[in-house]
Amino acid sequence: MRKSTIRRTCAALAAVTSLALAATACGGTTKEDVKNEGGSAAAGGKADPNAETKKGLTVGFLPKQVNNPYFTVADKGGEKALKELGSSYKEVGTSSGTDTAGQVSYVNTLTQQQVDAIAVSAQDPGALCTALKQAMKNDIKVVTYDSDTNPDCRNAFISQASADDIGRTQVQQMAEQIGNKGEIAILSAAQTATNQNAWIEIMKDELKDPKYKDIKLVKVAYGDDDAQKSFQQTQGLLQEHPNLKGIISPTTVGIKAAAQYLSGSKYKGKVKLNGLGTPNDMRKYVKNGTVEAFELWDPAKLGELAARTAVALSSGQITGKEGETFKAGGLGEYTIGKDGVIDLGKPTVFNAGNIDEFDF
Ligand code: RAM
Repeated sequence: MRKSTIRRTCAALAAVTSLALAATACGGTTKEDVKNEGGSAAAGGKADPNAETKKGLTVGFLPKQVNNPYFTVADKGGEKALKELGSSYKEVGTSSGTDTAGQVSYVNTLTQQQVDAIAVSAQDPGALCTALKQAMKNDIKVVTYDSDTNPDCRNAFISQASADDIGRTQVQQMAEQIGNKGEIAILSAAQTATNQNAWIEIMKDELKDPKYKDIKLVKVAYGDDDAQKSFQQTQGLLQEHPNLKGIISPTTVGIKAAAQYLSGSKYKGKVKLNGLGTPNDMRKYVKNGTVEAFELWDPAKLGELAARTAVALSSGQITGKEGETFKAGGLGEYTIGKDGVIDLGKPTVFNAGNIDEFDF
């Protein structure tokens, strides 16, 4: 059933007026989202796994950064899935990976436009919360993908792979490449990015293992998912730490910029670089000996799963509670985990042996 006009009016009112005023004016017509034991803002009511998949829905994608090739691929995956499901796709977003205020205003715009669901990759865990909660109060389902908010600010989070898998494998690969010894640094995205920060915490934890006692993490630098800044930060790391043996860059923009810098410098092949990149960005650096191995998941599948989850939520097949299951088309069946997290799968490691099999 479509949302009532009055609820739609309230959504628009909430988006353009102070929240307090909107809450008073719309108090009787909005539905409070219920916080489940798992921690996510699971939508009220009971899931009906056999409910019909609704058509004609609109899902608004709000990536961390538009014109970042990673999100172009991810969102295209979402668009394709929505088309297959008979629903519509739209994309809004900022071109800077650190424009949190811009993301907030896009959430408000999508609420005003009365979309059925929002799929958002958050630049910051808390900054979008007020706006997203307002959207949920107006029956808009909220799915985060790639980079999460606090769990109570969305119905479900589509995680590219478990943070544990992503963080630990990057340290393990780097340790192997530098012979388990020497100084390393991390080149991250924005300082507030939920996903990179979660992975970095796990990397630090992995490094506590005594087998890495000769490896020292000397710095975490931030390139803000800006190519130029990431390039300069790489240069700065090597100037400040002349004994640096390796850089882990868990961002597609960062690893590409670092590879570009290293491949044109005397450090090529000597200072190791791994992290998360797209095969198309990294192919030439693997072939020219700058990079041995890096990893990623298929961003198109991440976008597809975000879209399919949004539609399953809007159709009432799931509410975001731990243990609920749903069918995600060709991707198979997924079960919602703790805190409303849905893991896409395991990351893939790319190297000279397999990189030509991938095109994204
Ligand atoms: C960048 C973004 C994104 C991250 C990938 C690996 O494109 O920071 O959030 O998941 O890298």
